[in-house]
Amino acid sequence: APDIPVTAVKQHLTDLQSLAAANGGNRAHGRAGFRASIDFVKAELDAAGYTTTVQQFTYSGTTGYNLVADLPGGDPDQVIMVGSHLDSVTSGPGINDNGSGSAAILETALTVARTGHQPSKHLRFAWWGAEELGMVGSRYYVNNLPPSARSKIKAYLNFDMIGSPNPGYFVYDDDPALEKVFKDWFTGIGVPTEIETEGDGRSDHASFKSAGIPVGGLFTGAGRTKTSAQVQKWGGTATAFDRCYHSSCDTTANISDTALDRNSDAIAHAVWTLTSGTTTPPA
Ligand code: DTR
Ligand code: CA
Ligand code: ZN
Ligand code: ZN
Ligand code: ZN
Repeated sequence: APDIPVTAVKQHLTDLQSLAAANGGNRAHGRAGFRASIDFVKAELDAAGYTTTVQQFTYSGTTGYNLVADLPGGDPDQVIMVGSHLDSVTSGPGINDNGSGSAAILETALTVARTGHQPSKHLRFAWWGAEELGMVGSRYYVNNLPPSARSKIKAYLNFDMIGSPNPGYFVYDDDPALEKVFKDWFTGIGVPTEIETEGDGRSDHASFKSAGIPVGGLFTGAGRTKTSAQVQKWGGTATAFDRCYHSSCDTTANISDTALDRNSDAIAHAVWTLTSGTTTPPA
């Protein structure tokens, strides 16, 4: 897989922060900043040749949106999905939570198109609405998938908080094969990982998992404190992985470039690996 330049990912974070600043200071469900974020990501993907769909839903009396982007081509009976929630909490711009995941998968999608990569499986990306209210957008998407379409999704990869300023390197432990794709990549760059246990049921992979779809993903930590053993392993400080979790200080300054870069490259590796060949994951 090509290297994802962290500078390109950070540019998307700057753009998202500008959108929040221009729309009341956040990108929350039902607010102008969220709709502006959807429009921004959609425009980039349309320009890159993706087939985009904005799926509308209502929650607590306000309209929400999911953005789904399909790369034309690939085996329609074998869909690999990659997703991140694009909404923030109301307290701030939500740059690590979850601009980081949204920007990383956006740059991965743009890199696929830019390099003319033609994966053998069908590749679909999604930016979810209303995750902060309880994974509302992703649940709406899964619940409205016809069963025939649901069985074609061979894997769903979730990226929610992958640039925490005091990062840990956590790999979802839900599907062993998908977990191995990520663990092997991190081993290859000499970075130890731990299994992600904090988040079962706490992000957008939950609905896919409950529908029987294999899920995987990466996480760099939220409000919990990094232990001294983890400091030994990863560096940083024995404080919160993200001290600005759900706070107004979750800005572009609240990002570890190293973590964002490593995770962006891990995402690209997983996308290239899982969409190649004829079986998932490749035998
Ligand atoms: N609920 C997510 C943050 C979160 C907390 N634990 C995990 C584990 C895996 C992914 C995400 C999370 C949010 O605030 O968006
Ligand atoms: Ca990189
Ligand atoms: Zn959150
Ligand atoms: Zn999140
Ligand atoms: Zn898990």
